[in-house]
Amino acid sequence: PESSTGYSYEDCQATADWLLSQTAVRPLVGIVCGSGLGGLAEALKDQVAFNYRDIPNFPQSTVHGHAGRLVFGTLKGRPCVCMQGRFHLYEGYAIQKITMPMRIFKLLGVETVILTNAAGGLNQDYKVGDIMIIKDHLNMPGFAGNNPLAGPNDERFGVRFPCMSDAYDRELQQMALDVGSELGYSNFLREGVYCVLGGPSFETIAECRMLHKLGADAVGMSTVHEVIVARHCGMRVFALSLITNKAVMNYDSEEKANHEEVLQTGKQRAEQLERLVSTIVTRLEHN
Ligand code: 6GU
Repeated sequence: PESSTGYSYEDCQATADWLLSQTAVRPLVGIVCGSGLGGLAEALKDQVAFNYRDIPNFPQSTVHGHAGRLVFGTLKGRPCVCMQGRFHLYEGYAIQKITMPMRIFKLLGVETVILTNAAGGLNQDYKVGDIMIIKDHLNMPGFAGNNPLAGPNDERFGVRFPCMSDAYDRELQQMALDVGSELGYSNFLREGVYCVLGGPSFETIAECRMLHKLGADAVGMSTVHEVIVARHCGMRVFALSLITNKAVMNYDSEEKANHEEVLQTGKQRAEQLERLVSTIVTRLEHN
């Protein structure tokens, strides 16, 4: 049957097999680096890296600040694969293209996916530079019918109607809190709800106020689609938002969201975010 990916299971298998033939690394952890957070990929040892354009069937990245490489390597001895640069709805991709790499992760043998993103803070207690452990999400494009699992379902990936109430692994959230505390990060580590929008325009003031009332702590343009597809095919998920700016909530505010601020904050907090993720990776247990 035609797969819901726009890529058939066989297409994904061919891509995964090609990658496995090019590297000896057998990753159990898959990492997705958000805007300005690609440094995590640089930290991998014994790297084997592929430009997206050189990988059969792989989508291409277009955004400034996203390198567009799939990097295999080890993080303190643990085999990992890392997406340096991801795909977004606002680039004009079909939603199935954005999430296709999650199925490649699965077919490579990945058991745990860790995703990072840059996000705007809606929660008034949040400060720029805070790191938010994502405990749940609001999938706004999904409300409008734009879900990466829409279309025919291939049971080899997962069930037709996957559960999402357990999308974000609770053990990993607790581990992140513990690791954060050990590293001395507790005063800027948060737990909250991430809301995804299509972008590329940032939110209006009225939209920010609405999202906050609906229970969102942070807003961004990524991650949720990948989480849905990763959970569909049975991988464990952990996700972090770096709060790069405060969403504008008041008409007397002079602030304006802009991409440069997002990248700048990413640079300042990137090292700590990378240390948090790499420490979590070394504590993961796999079958
Ligand atoms: Cl304020 N909004 C959205 N949608 N994405 C962001 C952001 C804001 N800040 C970083 N990414």
